[in-house]
Amino acid sequence: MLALVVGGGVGAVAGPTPAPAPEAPTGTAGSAAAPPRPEDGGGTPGAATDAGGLAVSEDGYTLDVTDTPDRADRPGELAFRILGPGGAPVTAFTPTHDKPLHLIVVRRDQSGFQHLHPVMDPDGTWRTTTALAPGDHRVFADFAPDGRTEAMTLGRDIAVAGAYGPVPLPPPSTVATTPDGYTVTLTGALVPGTASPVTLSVARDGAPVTDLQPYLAAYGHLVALRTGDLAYLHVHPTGSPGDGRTAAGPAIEFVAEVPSAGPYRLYLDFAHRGVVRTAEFTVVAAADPGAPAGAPTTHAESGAPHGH
Ligand SMILES: [Cu+2]
Repeated sequence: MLALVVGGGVGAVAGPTPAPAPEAPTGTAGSAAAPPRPEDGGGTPGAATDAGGLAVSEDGYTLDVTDTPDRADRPGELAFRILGPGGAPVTAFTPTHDKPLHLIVVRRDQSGFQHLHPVMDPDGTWRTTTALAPGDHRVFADFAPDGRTEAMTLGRDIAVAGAYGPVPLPPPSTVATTPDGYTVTLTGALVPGTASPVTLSVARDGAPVTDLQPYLAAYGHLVALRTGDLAYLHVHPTGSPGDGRTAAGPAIEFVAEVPSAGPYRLYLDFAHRGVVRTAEFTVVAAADPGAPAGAPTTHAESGAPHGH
């Protein structure tokens, strides 16, 4: 009896046949291929390959923050370096999504998302100006050092002094609005370990937007951060501007692969009429999208203690 209970729980993970290699998204070099990585510990084929940003140092590369804004809510300099194997700053990068390096900053409560493109000094110091609310912020550097074909994401925390009132994670929603009249609707479900199509449709004042502007070699750029540890997921657009088959809206299509069930915060950057805007969603990934996402996992009711 007991074995059946345990087996039933595991079956959901062991069930899928090995996933075929995801089709390479068009238009961008680098981060798409997702070769096997030794740290993938999960048993789900294809899962977790894209979770990044959880370490300040990986594969010999280290994110070294050298300056942060010293007053909350005031523009200040954020400066950092990528130290390479051997400790010297990296100065050569292979562009991904049109930029040599992408910097994401978000407070640990997942509020205050910023997507920045710092400028590098010749010595390898990257600088940008930003204003940060009080609290602990996660800084993600998403880049491909020269010589590596695959992008990597390093992350670290920085602290900004001041009274910090954490913002609760907004409830799950399939509709997001921007302050200036855009509504973005999300369709699709995030299934852990599965390449999950996600479509985001943009409307302005109720009318579908069909003249989105290219931004970072796509019509939208989507970042997903796992609630709880801010694991950073690359999400790939399924088409690119000018490929002859990708429309400039209203729908922007992505394929997301999240490593585990539970809530994520999704941040869509899109450009229209010369301005980049961000629409945010809370999405709960579930193995069975029809099931209540918050259902607790059944623990085997064994009386056998595992610890002391
Ligand atoms: Cu970027």
